[in-house]
Amino acid sequence: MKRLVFTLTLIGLVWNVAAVDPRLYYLRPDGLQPGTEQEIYFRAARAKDVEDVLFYHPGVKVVKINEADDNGFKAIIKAEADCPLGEHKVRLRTRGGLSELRTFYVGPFPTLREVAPKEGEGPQKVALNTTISGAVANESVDRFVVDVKQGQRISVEVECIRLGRYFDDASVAIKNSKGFIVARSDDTPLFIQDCFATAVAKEDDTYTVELRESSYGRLRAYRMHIGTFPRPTAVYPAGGQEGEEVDVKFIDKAAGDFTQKFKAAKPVSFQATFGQQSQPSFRDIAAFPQADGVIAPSGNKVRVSPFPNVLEEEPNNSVGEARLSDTPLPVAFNGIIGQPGDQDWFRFTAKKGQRYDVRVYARKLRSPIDSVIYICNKDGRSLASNDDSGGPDSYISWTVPADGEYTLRVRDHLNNGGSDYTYRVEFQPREAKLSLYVPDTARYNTQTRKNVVVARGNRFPLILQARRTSFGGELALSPQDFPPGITMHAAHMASNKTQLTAVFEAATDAPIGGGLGNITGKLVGENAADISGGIWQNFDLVQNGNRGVYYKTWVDKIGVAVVEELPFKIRIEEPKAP
Ligand SMILES: [Ca+2]
Ligand SMILES: [Ca+2]
Ligand SMILES: [Ca+2]
Ligand SMILES: [Ca+2]
Repeated sequence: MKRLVFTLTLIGLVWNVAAVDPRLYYLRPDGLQPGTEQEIYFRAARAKDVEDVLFYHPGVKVVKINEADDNGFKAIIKAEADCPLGEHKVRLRTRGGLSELRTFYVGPFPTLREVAPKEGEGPQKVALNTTISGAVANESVDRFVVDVKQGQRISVEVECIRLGRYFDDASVAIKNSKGFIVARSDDTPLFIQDCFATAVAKEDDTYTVELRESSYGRLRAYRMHIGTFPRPTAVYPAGGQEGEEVDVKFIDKAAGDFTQKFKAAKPVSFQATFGQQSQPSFRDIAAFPQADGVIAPSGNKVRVSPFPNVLEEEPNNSVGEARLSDTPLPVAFNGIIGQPGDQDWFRFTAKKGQRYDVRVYARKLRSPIDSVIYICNKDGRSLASNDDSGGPDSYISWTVPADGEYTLRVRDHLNNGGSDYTYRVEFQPREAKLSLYVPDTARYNTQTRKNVVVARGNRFPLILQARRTSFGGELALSPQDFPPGITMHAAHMASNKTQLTAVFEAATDAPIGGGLGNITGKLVGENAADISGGIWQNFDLVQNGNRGVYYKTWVDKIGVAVVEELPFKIRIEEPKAP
């Protein structure tokens, strides 16, 4: 195999390569509404020569970049009317490089800046269905008042840790005019450290929403939605088959369950969706609940897969009560551990030698259940069981021992249960999967050197790592949607290797430019199966040292840019074989 060695030839001063990339600290406001244009301030450094704002998802675009100074710039950003709600990702491109990735939200309501009340003034009054963008000072509480009619819904939802910037822990309460707490929450299975509170108003009243840090510290940035939107804690079934329209039931403890249609569109990055607990089970797929024409700011996460749904039929609390599914494997079994002590049994047939990844999607979808599953013979004797191999979610790699009937048993680890303890167990045929990523260059640093940034007439090396599942063999890597003037040099990744360094070269006359591209890997060799995959990159946005990653996001593209000439050159040497 060809081995490449890189040499850095410095001309003149020692130059810090990273120094030319711009920095992006935050967006203010850090969200906008579909069908609107908004002036957004990008707090940034080394971005005076900003040329482009790169969005990872469709539906958002730059209309105009206004004048920049040393601290950042303003730009008019437009979200199309059909722009997906939820988290979006962004980077800056300057003539010198690419910034880190930051996130912002597209939400259903107009955004209002928090106004601190003056001495002697009451709290800021807001209209229902408003998003407030603000921050809470140390030992302080942010208060807002809102008029609500009897029988009307009042819901509050907070994006704080989900803004992907700080390890800040929000806590929220709704009080009536007599000071009684109507609803409150701190952490929720649905939103991790973020919270929501929701109730149906018992009387016409002016309600106060109080937001603070959980232990009276500060919240450095938040988005808080106050409105009449529904806030179910779960959706059932929590997924559907690609392309199908599914009738789903939202489990809404405050105002009663309701059903809605959910169209299970095929995920764009499908092969990455099998993931581990730490990965999302889909790419931004959620069913957004809606009531009386008002949509909730956050969806309930769902899983879209190639398998048909099988729904539990209670009573199914023992092997004898397990009903035989007439849908052959592979399927997705769906149920709810409806009350403490509930367990659910499913019966199915399988063929000798079939190999399945039996994977639970529950906590991954923000269900409170801590699943335990058992694959049993037709009489209920356990053949395999698992509690936590996929995080709190269970996972079993199972090879069917003989043709015949089998049963699946699902329960909660502590025998807890409730109306929103939804789960989904997929029998996924074992198949080859491939994705690529750029490994972290340092501990607790998820952003540095994750892009391809090549100076004109120069070269840029980047380490690429492959995740292979259930196959071996040599991989050929190739660039996709790269800007003109960049060439990629990479040997094949040998079957016994998971990493290689690719070198990117920009022509001396390559236009300064860039965007979001991809790098794909493909299995090569005689009679090679058709296995390929592209970039699937995590960004660990909120981490707390060695205590772990609290909020991360994933993208399926890589930033690529041709930048201005550098005062040094990277030379590639091919060592002669001894
Ligand atoms: Ca909290
Ligand atoms: Ca059940
Ligand atoms: Ca049951
Ligand atoms: Ca478990």
